[in-house]
Amino acid sequence: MIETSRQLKMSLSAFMIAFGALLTSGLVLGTPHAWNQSAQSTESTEQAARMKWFREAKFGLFIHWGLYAIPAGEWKGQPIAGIGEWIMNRAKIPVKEYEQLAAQFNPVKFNADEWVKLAEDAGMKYIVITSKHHDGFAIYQSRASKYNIVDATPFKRDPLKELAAACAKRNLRLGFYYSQAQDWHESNGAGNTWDFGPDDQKNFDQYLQEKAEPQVRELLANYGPVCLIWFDTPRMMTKERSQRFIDILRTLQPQCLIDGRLGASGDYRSMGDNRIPDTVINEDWEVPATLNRTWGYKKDDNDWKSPEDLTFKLVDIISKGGNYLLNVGPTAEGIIPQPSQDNLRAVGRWLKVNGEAIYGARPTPFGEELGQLSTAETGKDGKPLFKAKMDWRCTTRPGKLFIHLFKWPAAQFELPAIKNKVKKAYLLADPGRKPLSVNQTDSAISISLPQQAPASMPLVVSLEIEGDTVRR
Ligand code: FHN
Repeated sequence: MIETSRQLKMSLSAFMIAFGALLTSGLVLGTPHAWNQSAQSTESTEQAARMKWFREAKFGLFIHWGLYAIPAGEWKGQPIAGIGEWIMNRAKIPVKEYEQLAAQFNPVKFNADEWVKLAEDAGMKYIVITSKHHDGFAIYQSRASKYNIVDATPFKRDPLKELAAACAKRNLRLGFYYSQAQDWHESNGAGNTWDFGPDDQKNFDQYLQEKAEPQVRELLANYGPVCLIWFDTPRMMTKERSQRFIDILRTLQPQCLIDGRLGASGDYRSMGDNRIPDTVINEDWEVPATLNRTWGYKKDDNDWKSPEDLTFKLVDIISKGGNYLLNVGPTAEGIIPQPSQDNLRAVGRWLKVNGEAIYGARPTPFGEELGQLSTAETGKDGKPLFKAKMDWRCTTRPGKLFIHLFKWPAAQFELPAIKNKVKKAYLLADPGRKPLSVNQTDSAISISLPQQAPASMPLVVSLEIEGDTVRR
């Protein structure tokens, strides 16, 4: 991938604008490993091997599931504002009351194979599920804490075991979200100030050593190959504390990736929730995102993103070099809400036809189609606003360019010039791969398209070019 210094400046400035707020709020995004050509030489072969599947997979399913699915956004008859899995914190529910939910947790409709099949139908290649969220409840059998689904609920089954088996059967990778710092159930965990007082007066290392570290060891020892551990909200996570987790991972499963929210260097950068950067970022990164507004199930949240919006976001992210980790929040019975299923399957149908332009694809060599910094308008921080364009996006593979058209250009599409000769162009949706007529000059590439917009968008034009790398 060739990047001009102007593009690089745009990328950097847009990145700083988009993520400055998160950085100042203390959210550690991890130190990423760059995979672009200039940085490839500095990447160890060990790191490249570890990252290989992640760079290929591109699209994953996030699952937030725990006791919070029972109140589903309502406590004692009152709706509680905010994301569903934060209800214990938002309503300041005492541990003694909240933990009684465990006796009611009996998700008899949970079917691991159906969940994994949904991910497969959606075209997703990996699954990341909350093994323990901030409420401290483990949805797997843990010897380190009795506050877990097998020991504390009538359900008694271990969903992670069942998911690991279903993933192995369907050839998807499985990773675990683990809230390493916040644990509102524990007197020494971070976050529960309503029961246990201020965090700075807690014996945080005792909590880490007695619960979080042993539980991460269990996750790595008992469920087969774990593709990644997704740490989150690294409050009080010093370098030394983070290093203890890195050592556990590198000892027990050296191939397992560490996300960007541990508190020290991870294997890739985690962007803010639902935050898609404005421009290309030449590193490994991932955007965790919601299908509605919440992560954990909330019965009143029906603000579903449309399949068209989700497809645009998927393409947008891949064209900027990232991975998309898209969340579902199953109910307390173990059902993934129907609109989530429908919308994900719609994306999957598009991917069945156009997957070649997504899996393992590299970012755009252009950049001008993404938008530009405004010369007139500034954001709240006083910095220039990024004005996004949404007509088309580009992804690449060696010897190929894929143009994703979100706005039908009617008859003719103009692509900025490249030096490589275009050998052939066709629509990925055309099984016959009938060649489209192309006129390539020094200043542009013009591709002839049907007058009529197709019924389903985006349509992807595949261009076969001479040479593996796009030269501009
Ligand atoms: O506090 C969590 C939140 O509940 C959710 O798990 C998200 C997912 O990225 N992470 C934290 C907020 O960024």
